[in-house]
Amino acid sequence: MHFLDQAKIFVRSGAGGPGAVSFRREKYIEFGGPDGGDGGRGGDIVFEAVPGLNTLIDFRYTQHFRAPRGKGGAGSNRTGAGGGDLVIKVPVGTQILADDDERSLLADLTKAGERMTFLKGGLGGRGNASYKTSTNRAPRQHQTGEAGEEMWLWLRLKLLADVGLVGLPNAGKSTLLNSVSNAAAKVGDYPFTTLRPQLGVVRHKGREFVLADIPGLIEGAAEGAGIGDRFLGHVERTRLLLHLIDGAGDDPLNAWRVVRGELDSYGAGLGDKPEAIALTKADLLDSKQRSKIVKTLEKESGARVFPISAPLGEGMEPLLDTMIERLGAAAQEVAAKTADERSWSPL
Ligand SMILES: Nc1nc2c(ncn2[C@@H]2O[C@H](COP(=O)(O)OP(=O)(O)OP(=O)(O)O)[C@@H](O)[C@H]2O)c(=O)[nH]1
Ligand SMILES: [Mg+2]
Repeated sequence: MHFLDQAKIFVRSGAGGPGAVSFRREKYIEFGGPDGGDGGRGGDIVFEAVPGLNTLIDFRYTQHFRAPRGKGGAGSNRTGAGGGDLVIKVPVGTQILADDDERSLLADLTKAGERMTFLKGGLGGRGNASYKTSTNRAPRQHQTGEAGEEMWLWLRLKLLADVGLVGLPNAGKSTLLNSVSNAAAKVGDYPFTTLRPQLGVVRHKGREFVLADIPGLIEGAAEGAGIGDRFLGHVERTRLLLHLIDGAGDDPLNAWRVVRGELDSYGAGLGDKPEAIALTKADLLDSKQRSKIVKTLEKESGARVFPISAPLGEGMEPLLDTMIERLGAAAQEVAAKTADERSWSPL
């Protein structure tokens, strides 16, 4: 099982090209003088946040990124060509961390299209033409280009979603995501069907928001049980958690407690994040059972509990209404743009 939400990479900006040593030589012109041009600038390392990516998996295969060096200067005062910048495309929500003990945060790319020049390319060296003075008319000095900069760093992805789905395995999280959004998440009648976070865009009553589905949590996830809790990092930045509880499960109340416990142990404010609660698989319960479970859960959580059946589309309307309402301005009004323009993609 592999969650590639972080990756270690090496980056180096391009060195500047060397300056040239050259003298003008032409028929009928004596003592042509120095004409060695400067070297070109080395390429920068640039990070760009692009929509439509939501994994760092590519960085498992490509770990070294070197921007091209500047070209050398040449005779006839020709400056060397600059090395092109190397643009590294990362998903929106990628943080760049130093490879030190604290993993200090160097940059946080949160908007699509955001770009940052991370390492500057080296300056090109001076050619001998630039050393010419009245007393030194035939200089042989020149500079090699300035070296590029290099470092190891960590990329960490925290998906940017408005609402995060949490719950035990098999609670019906992916089923819900598929029924309300354009996602096509894998659904299965066994725990840990979902191994990687998935995003979907939900549209409801002229508004839209991004919903993130993550792997199920079990008791002890904070200590690594099941597949652990590191993917909770993906819901750290959401505004609202949607907690799903399997209505057909053995002990819905305990299910709620276990997940709450894991959210608290994880920290990072997850335990204090606003929570909406839905009781899934309500179609498998008769109305008496249903209202009993809803009542127990409401008493314990102090929140309203929405019974739903995502495959049948039952109970969805009030649940989505609440989410829109609780997201407030964060649930964007759907502008004239089409669904295709708003980029997203399942992993
Ligand atoms: N009858 C009924 N079955 C449901 C409902 N919602 C989900 N299921 C079934 O429950 C099983 C688990 O659903 P998933 O959506 O894969 O559950 P999950 O929470 O994403 O599970 P993990 O990814 O393993 O954590 C599947 O067999 C679904 O078909 C529902 O409302 N009614
Ligand atoms: Mg799932």
